[in-house]
Amino acid sequence: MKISTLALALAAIIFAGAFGASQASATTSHQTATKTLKIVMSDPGCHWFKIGGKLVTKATAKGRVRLVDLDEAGLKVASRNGMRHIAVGKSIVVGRGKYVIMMVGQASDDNYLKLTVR
Ligand SMILES: [Cu+2]
Repeated sequence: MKISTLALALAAIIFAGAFGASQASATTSHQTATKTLKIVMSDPGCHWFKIGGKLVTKATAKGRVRLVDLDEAGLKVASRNGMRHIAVGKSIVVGRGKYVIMMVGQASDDNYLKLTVR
């Protein structure tokens, strides 16, 4: 159950990535401020994006995004370029792409957060 959900999530990014590749190369570099996106702990679901005081599982942003791990464990950020980790209280900056964020050792029914950076 856990593995199949993850495989599905990864397949979704890989597909979306192949889809978006031509768009990415056509866009000229444009300076956009880095936005901060907080990932917080809240049950049920375990972790959520907190945007404007609301808890959501999907987010879209332009430019670059700083992901801050305010969860209770490390986070895994999967994209077609591979997997990155964020330790608790730390952050990473991601660029254009599609990402699925999950917590290290999370339960199968916990949230898979989806982030699209354009
Ligand atoms: Cu969590």
